[in-house]
Amino acid sequence: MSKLLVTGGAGFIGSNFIHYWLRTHPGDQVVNLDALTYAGHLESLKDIEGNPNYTFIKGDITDAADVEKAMAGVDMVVNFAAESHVDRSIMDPSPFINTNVMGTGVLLATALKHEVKRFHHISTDETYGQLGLNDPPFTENTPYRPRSPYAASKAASDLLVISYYRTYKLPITITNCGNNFGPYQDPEKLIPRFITNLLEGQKVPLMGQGENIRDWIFVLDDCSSIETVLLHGQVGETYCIGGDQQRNIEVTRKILKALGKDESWIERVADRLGHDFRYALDDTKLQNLGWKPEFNFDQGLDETIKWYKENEWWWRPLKQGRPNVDASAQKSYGQ
Ligand code: NAD
Ligand code: TDX
Repeated sequence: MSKLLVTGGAGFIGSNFIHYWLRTHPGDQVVNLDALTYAGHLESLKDIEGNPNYTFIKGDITDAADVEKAMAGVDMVVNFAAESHVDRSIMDPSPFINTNVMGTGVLLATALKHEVKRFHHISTDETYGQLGLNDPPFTENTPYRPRSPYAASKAASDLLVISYYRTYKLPITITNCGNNFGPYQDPEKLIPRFITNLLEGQKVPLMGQGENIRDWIFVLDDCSSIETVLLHGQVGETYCIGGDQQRNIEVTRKILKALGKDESWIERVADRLGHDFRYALDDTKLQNLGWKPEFNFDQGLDETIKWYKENEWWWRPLKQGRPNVDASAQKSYGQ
């Protein structure tokens, strides 16, 4: 029996992970430390509120006292807490530097003091930069070349995590994952934004030419890959988690088709500043630990569309009164 501290557990991947872990490890205890920013939704955890093995603590990972309280008796830390939306980082990088870098620093110092058995840090493919159409996928050995403030803040946090292993021997692992999608994803991100816009009778804002490529993974497959690394990963190592590559225009067409809409529902909007062209990940190292994804992109998309159709109670309040993040309004140097 283990006690896990999950940070950012009221967010998209964190809430899916808590559900997943309590289902697959029913004897374990899970503590969820989350500041409940605009991206934290306790509604995502409504069904487990009464579970005696689950505790929620409202607190900030940049606050040493909050983290100290949450870390008591913890065996493993899984750090999901972050500012996660690239467009918001283009509008204002400061919360990204604060939470992603400073917050990870506080977690690491506290984890070392408490001598936790594992500190697992959730990272992203965006730390590696962007790929051209014919470049080979990123591997764990690809140098970090982050381009957005979000990606740079994640890269900085990863380097801090690695430094705690090299300097203090804190038993860390890291996963660098592609674009997750599935239930409980905030409607600011591409797939849930497009599904919910169409369900509300609004057009879908496709940036630029729609030619950008992302490496998509259904969130439950990400959860099982994190579990694999927690149970079988080697301390001090990074693992890339790959999925299915799709162009944004292809993703858009699949969503339109599934919801019975034609391409007149696409609204072409200005491109994201510094928009990364393509991400792709080689996950051979992870597959060598025995992990395999269960969902391909189309299966995951069917599940996701079904979930958003059936769970309007969850996403409708999130869209009401919230201004769209329009990073295209942000000017670049000299403009
Ligand atoms: P999310 O934005 O949905 O959730 C983030 C959660 O962290 C929210 O519940 C928020 O309230 C909480 N949080 C933010 N600042 C905090 C702070 N200072 N203290 C405590 N809690 C705080 O994010 P997500 O999409 O679930 O991503 C989770 C992690 O996975 C992030 O580290 C992100 O960088 C990484 N990641 C995400 C994806 C993806 O496609 N979503 C892909 C690769 C990696
Ligand atoms: O309205 C939109 N229109 C659009 O064309 C949105 C929200 C996005 N896009 C494009 C931009 C990207 O090419 O779709 C692609 C996906 O965009 P996002 O959903 O914002 O994700 P991305 O920027 O790729 O980053 C995601 O994956 C990696 C997560 O938000 C990060 O947290 C993760 O690290």
